[in-house]
Amino acid sequence: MNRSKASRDKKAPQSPVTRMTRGSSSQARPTDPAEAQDDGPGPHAKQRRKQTHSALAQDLSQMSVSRLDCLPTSDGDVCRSGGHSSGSGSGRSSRSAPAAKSSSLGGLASVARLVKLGRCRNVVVVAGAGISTASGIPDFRTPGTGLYANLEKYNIPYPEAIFNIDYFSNDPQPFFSLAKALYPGSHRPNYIHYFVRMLHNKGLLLRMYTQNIDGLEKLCGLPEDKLVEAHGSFATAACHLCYTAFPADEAKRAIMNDNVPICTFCAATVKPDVVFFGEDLPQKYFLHTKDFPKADLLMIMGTSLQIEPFASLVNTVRSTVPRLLLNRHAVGPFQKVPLRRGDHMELGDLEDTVRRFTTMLGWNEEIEQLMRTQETPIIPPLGGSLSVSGQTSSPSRGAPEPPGAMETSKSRAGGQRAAIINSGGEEETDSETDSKSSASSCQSN
Ligand code: CNA
Repeated sequence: MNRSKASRDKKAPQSPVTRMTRGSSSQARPTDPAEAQDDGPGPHAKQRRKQTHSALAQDLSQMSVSRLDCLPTSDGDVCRSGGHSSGSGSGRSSRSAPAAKSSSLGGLASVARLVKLGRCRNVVVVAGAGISTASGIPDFRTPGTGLYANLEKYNIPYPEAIFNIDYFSNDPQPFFSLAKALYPGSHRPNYIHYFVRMLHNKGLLLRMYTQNIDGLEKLCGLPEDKLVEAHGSFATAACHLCYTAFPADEAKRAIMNDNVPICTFCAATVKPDVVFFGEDLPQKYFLHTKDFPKADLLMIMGTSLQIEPFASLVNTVRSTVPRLLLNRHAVGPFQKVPLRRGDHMELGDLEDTVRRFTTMLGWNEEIEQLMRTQETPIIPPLGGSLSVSGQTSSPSRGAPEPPGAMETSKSRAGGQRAAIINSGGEEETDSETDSKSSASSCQSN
């Protein structure tokens, strides 16, 4: 993939969207188009909508509603009935609350019922780091275990600095140190990834939008065209300054050996194509403009919905479309009480929840079988070693690398040859990149 900004801009049908934290991003947040998009796109929309609306209305009316005044949020705080956000002092009194829909009392079952009835054939999945914690990869924000709680060793002024492009530009070492731990290769997809794969196998997945950079979605066999890695991946690399492509395997080798990969074209630091705060999201991200209005079920899993513009995607499905949040905490629009009609959440451990969901759907055996199949030994390339799934540092629940998911990183056409300098000797300035990926890389050197 050509990383030059010029070529990216030329192709871009929309203005580039930059990744930012929610706190700094109000201008990047799309207004909630849910209502506006109610009419749906395309000439068949009206007819389809009529059918779907009446059917959904019937099903939604049967969905259970429970009373919850306080919902846990990602801050460990609560949000209040009446829509006060956490921390708003005056809203904390206990009002006799409007009903809030709870997850555990039927939401999951209701959505499972819709799926079983064939009402959800264009499922969009929105995911974050929480889907990979069962594979042994820490998320960002979970207190205690999240990466942000464990960054002392990187000597950075504030947690987000590690993914800040300007900070990287001046000092890439903190990110490279973290990258060594995050590089794909030592973790396996878990049951949650295979659940999404099963959605695809059943022909129900319109697209998965992931913020994750671990490549586990592809490792479980989700086809490239079903996946949008909105925050990029390690599968490709480029100069952060001039965007000249750089062989991903050479970048990985350098970083793993505490060296700095250097662009031979401009001598700036090369960076894996993970999207940093302040960088544009990949072109593929713009598929959302077509996908979300088409969705008939939105599943949001394992994300704090703190990073824009990604977080606001969840507001771009039609207002009648059921949204199911599976997470430890209420996040984003699910912090407001009462929830939007058709919104459901199931709070708790994600893998447990997904297992309950698939049991309701009658898919559990099939998923287990799929995971077992993926444990088939991989025939290695000439000179390679036999790789058997499951043999990694990931927790027992992780599944192994599927056949065909082996490292495919190759030098891209037009890419510069690697120039690697010892980290002790060099300081580089500037950075940037974009994202995308091919196969997840696991090849170590
Ligand atoms: P986050 O802000 O750390 O939020 C994760 C969410 O998942 C939180 O709300 C957690 O409560 C929840 N969660 C974590 N584990 C579980 C579990 N077992 N069961 C239920 N819920 C759970 O991470 P986001 O994804 O929202 O933030 C986006 C960032 C994180 C992206 O830019 C990623 O690049 C970045 N990230 C990715 C990875 C990865 O690729 N695996 C790891 C760490 C960070």
